Amino acid sequence: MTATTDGSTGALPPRAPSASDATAETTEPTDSLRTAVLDDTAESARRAAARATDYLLSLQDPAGWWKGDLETNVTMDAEDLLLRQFLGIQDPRTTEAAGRHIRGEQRPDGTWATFYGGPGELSATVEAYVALRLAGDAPDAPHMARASAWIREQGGVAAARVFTRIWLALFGWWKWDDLPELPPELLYLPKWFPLNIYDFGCWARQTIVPLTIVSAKRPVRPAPFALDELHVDPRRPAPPRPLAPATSWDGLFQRLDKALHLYHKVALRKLRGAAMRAAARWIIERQENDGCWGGIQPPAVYSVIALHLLGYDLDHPVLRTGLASLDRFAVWREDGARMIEACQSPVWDTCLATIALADAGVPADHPQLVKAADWMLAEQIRRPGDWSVQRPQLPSGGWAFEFENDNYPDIDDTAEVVLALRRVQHPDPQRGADAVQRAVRWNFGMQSRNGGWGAFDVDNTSPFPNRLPFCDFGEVIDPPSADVTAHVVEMLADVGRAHDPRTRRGIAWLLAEQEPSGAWFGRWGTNYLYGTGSVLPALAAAGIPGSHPAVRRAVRWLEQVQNEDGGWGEDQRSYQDKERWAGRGASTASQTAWALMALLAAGERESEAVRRGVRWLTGTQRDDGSWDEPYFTGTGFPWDFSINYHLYRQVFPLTALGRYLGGGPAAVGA
Ligand code: R01
Repeated sequence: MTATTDGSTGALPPRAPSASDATAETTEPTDSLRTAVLDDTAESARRAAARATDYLLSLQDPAGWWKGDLETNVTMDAEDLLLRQFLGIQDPRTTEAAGRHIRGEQRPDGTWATFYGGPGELSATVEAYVALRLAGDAPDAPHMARASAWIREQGGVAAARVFTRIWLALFGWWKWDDLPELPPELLYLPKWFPLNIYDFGCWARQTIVPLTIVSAKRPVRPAPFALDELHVDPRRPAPPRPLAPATSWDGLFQRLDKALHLYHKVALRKLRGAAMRAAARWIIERQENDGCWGGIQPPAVYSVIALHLLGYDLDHPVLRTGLASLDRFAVWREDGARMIEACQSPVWDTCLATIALADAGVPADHPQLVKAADWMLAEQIRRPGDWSVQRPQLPSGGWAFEFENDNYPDIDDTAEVVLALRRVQHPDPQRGADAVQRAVRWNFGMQSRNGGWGAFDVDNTSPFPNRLPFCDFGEVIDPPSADVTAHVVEMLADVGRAHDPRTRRGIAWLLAEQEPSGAWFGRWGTNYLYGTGSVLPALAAAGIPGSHPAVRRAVRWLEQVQNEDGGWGEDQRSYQDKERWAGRGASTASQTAWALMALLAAGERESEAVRRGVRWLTGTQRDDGSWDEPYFTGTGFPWDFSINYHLYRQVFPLTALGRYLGGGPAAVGA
């Protein structure tokens, strides 16, 4: 690799001849001033990209992967402590470190938010408060009293989400009878029957199956203290909820829940026992090689509790490895605080880092890219999974997001890994080509009926799961989204399948999904900037010209929402109040990059909007080549569960700068 002027080793494409080289002598002064400004921008972009390249290369694990922290909110840490309390495996060092992290996240008004700069959130505040009591904080300490007063103002525990009240019920702080029923007999519903477990998105399915066991067993372990201070009226913790009319959907499901409460009392013991054993089998079959379930913390926690309730000892191999896998979600900080990740993102981070480095002009045969490709190739999943329920004949070939999650490859990771592999020149090209061919076949096979793609499953669009009183938190189905569909279309175009009728149906679905504003909704990233930043590069890859009216509308929207400072930002509030917040918020590195990726794909390289955006990125970069990004720009569930992917601030700006400098997908390739 050649060294650049600032001593870095980031290889970048040769500087493209600019208009000023030929015409500076003869054009109007204003034009030459303009080209000089552009040259200056390109020069700072080159320096910034070189530094960002070096920094990103330095973060790769020797095994070939990248992984940034996946930051969510304190419910993860609180539930980890509650689990330890429930199982009787507390240890003082962990409690102390988790308490330190939770305390550090409290806002001055005594509440906890679920994303940086967000408003206090009741369920997170209740869980964090209880966790701090477990860590020994006294209820009358000022920070605790502020929290409990706020909780009571908001309606107390009774107004918190179902998951929070389940955690409290485990210790008798809430009555099981005052929770929605989740009967294990659910497992017996056939896959064509409404509300069968395959109607739920896989993350909800994996959470619900263990909770059916917990809900049937209704365990109560002795509480180490009372929690009266979290109820508006401790004598009446669960005020009756008004019934909706029987003719409405909500009313119907409320009555179904009442019927299930009656059924809980009379359930046939034999049927119940058999259903719980079937649920346990379902869970154990899905334990991953690393002991975890689905690579995500909530299903793992509930699976451990459920199996423990069925009599599995903590030193049974299933539980021993399950508990060990939970420990691996812990990130220990230098100040002694311990943060729990909801999930780990090595595959996602590695493919995005590979693409970014290739965009920045790192040679396709660079040893670190080859190492990354080797690692990704070894991660391809070659066995059936839950997705096979809908597609029993389809051969496997996807990638999951995490280190070990073979039962749940996702369409998004598969598309991006293919895009990454195609940017690397691997010494064994046949190996890469075979992997790509399997992945393309799998993604084609996972297309939903309407032409779009969901994240994990086909046609996961049932309207019923969201109606269950149990499901009052987050997304519980996995319908096609614009961001995943765009990534698949971009990938299919890249492998030469832009004209396949299935790809065309995907494009038609995308065009129909565009909002009147000109933007696309972002399901797995925040929000319209992510959707639009995913769709325009896909349309460009599929040969849709920048002059297409849909592309023009999107460009106009991006220009309208650009901040004064030249960057782009979009607050999580855009999921609640799109009139006010769509495309609006403090500028962030990743969101500025998404807007730039969209504009560059639309052919706007020479525009003032792009120049100002690039300037924002180069002007906010730190000396070490990184960017700061306290804001959460990732989405687990719109509004309810936001994610700060700690590598987004690095990979997306590098991609945007690289593409600005001309190192886009067309410039390098295998
Ligand atoms: C959760 C929960 O913690 C959680 C954690 C991670 C995800 C879903 C999809 C992908 C893959 C990655 C992570 N891509 C489509 C994303 C690309 C950017 C989802 C949920 C919280 C509450 C419950 C996740 Br209930 C269940 C799980």
